[in-house]
Amino acid sequence: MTNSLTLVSHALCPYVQRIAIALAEKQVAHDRITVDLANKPDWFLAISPLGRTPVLKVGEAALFESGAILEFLEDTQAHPLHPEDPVERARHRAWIGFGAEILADIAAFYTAHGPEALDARATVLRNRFRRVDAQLGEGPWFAGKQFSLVDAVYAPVFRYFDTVEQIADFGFFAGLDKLVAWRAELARRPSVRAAVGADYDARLFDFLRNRGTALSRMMHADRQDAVREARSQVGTN
Ligand SMILES: N[C@@H](CCC(=O)N[C@@H](CS)C(=O)NCC(=O)O)C(=O)O
Repeated sequence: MTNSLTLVSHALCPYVQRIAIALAEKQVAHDRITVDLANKPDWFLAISPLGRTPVLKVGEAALFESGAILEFLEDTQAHPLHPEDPVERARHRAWIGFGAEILADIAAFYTAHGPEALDARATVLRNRFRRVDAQLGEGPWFAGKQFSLVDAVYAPVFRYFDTVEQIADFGFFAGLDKLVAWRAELARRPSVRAAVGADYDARLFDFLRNRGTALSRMMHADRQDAVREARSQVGTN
């Protein structure tokens, strides 16, 4: 395949990350352009029918929807990330679908307006992760020794919690030893690490803090506590 590939990205988009991870795992040369989704440029709106990232430009064509883009890369690039066996492949696709549901649940969690809604959303997420944990074997990856698209899809899911855990311990992964080990392996994988910019954590932190949600209020309260603590220490010195 000779067409040049360009991944049109947004700095925080988890759907972009899964494509970036797949491209890296397949060792596919490509360019990357980042857009501001709060201020979408005309050229982006012209190629993205739903106005969303990711878009993969393939020569003159523009592909959208991360699931379709992942399948396109499987169809056209070396180093398969789907299992060969059709039954296993169908199972992987199903868990990829569940990964998209979890991303929607994460958004529902960080956009919850009151503490009760936040609690309810955290419970939904804990239940989701219990179901995923029950699918895991000896690791290190979802399907054992072979890194797959399921890994590419869940790495950006877990990355959210590196930031969320700085706010509070919601116990999302309590008792889920296999899932915790999988998450740690994913965080170390070079393709996963390279899928976001160096400022990802700081950007996500700001994004979550400035939404006016229950989680944002916890973050502001934390900061006020820190300021109070600093002041009281100054007072006692
Ligand atoms: N189902 C889509 C979801 C993509 C998506 O929601 N992208 C978000 C950023 S992570 C977006 O572009 N939002 C802007 C908008 O919807 O206006 C996919 O898998 O590609």
